[in-house]
Amino acid sequence: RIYMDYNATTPLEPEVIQAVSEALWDAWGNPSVKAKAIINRSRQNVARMVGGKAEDIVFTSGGTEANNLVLHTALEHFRKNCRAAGEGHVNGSNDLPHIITSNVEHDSIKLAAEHLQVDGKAVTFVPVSKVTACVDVEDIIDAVRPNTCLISVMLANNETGVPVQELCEKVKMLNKLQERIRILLHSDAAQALGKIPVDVQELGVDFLTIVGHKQFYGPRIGALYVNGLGTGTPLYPMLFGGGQERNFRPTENTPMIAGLGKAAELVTNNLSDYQSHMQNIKVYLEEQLQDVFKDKIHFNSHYPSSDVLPNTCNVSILGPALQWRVLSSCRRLLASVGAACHSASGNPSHVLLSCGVPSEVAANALRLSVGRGTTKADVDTVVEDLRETVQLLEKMN
Ligand SMILES: Cc1ncc(COP(=O)(O)O)c(C=O)c1O
Ligand SMILES: *[C@@H]1O[C@H](CO)[C@@H](O)[C@H](O)[C@H]1NC(C)=O
Ligand SMILES: *[C@@H]1O[C@H](CO)[C@@H](O)[C@H](O)[C@H]1NC(C)=O
Ligand SMILES: *[C@@H]1O[C@H](CO)[C@@H](O)[C@H](O)[C@H]1NC(C)=O
Ligand SMILES: *[C@@H]1O[C@H](CO)[C@@H](O)[C@H](O)[C@H]1NC(C)=O
Ligand SMILES: CC(=O)N[C@H]1CO[C@H](CO)[C@@H](O)[C@@H]1O
Repeated sequence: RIYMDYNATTPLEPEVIQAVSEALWDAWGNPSVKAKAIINRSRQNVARMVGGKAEDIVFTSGGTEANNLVLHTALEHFRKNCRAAGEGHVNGSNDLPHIITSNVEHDSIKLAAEHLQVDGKAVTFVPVSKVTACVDVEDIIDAVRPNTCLISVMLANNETGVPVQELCEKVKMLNKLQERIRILLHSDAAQALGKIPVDVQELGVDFLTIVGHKQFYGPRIGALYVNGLGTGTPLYPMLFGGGQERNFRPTENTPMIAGLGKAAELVTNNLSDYQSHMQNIKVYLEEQLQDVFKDKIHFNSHYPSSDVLPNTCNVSILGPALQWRVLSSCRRLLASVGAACHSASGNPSHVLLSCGVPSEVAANALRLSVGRGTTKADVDTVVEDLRETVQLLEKMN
């Protein structure tokens, strides 16, 4: 079978497996010198990948934890500063923190934010623009209130990208100009790292979520970048009692950290090769699909500014008989329907719908994401598989 769902998860590079297993053999001792050296090196490698400082990286169990840590920190930040500010917050609505995010975030932001709403806190989910398929920076700025303490938008998801840099510049102006609680800036880079260059200095974020298994052929852990950890930007722990990761987190998962560091090193050294390979394969895939399906194919989110991810092709083969049946009927292709993990339900992707893709088109959406190792021969096989499958489904109808 041919895997084309590299946005969901990636395999580990052999060098990463080697780093993990060496650490398992050699660095099992808890406070061992070896373990410390491995963690130190990984921290430097992960930092270099995103253009940050080693001391600003905190290793986490994954992206979900990193994202929750950011939301948790924003609430603590608000609580501490509002107490200090006193009369700046005169009426009820201003006593509660306000958070801004988009309507296309991963569940680890979306559901965590919805949970805050249940708790009475204010959250604004800014919708993506139907014209650009991006969240509009102006829409986010318009949503800012006196009690806004966090803006969290992902750098790129499977279907859209967000101009985070421009957003950060504007928010920093607000932070400077007004007597107000500082708005913290977070971006979840899980879908961007390993595919496009990511530089925290250029972006100007306070927090950046890093996920090992999503994009850069690393292990299933993650990290959080915090700009000036503990000095420039606050971070408040969720777990108490384990002081290992500089009091922010308990016992480190040394082998997985070793793997994450190795995967980051590969990205730092080879990103432009990975990027151009994936881009070429994706273009070839789109050409072949167009050739075979002609006017029965619709490329979703071909928006002028949405060409962010070099490896992702979201496409609908049109016809009432098809919908989600295509993928489950394919013999060779392994891929994913719709945006998030709701594949089996057959519900059209809410991301595509909110980008203005008609629902009968969105209902047929397939997302094919290629990887570092995908070949043109793989593409030929997949396109042929899709052709046969579609023919069969139409006949059955
Ligand atoms: C954009 C994004 N953020 C966060 C996560 C969560 O990461 P993890 O699975 O490591 O908790 C994922 C993937 O599941 C993701 O795609
Ligand atoms: C991207 O797609 C993969 C499946 O292909 C899914 O697991 C992941 O959650 C998606 N991310 C977003 C932000 O939609
Ligand atoms: C990590 O290693 C570098 C040099 O390799 C050293 O300067 C630094 O002090 C080390 N950091 C820690 C926390 O051990
Ligand atoms: C209370 O807060 C709301 C929202 O910020 C504001 O519109 C309103 O004017 C405030 N009322 C007072 C009495 O300050
Ligand atoms: C990428 O860089 C590493 C060194 O960091 C090297 O070992 C590897 O072979 C390079 N090439 C590819 C295609 O990964
Ligand atoms: C073929 C296609 O429409 N691909 C788009 C899918 O979504 C990504 C991410 O936004 C776009 O970059 C692609 O152009």
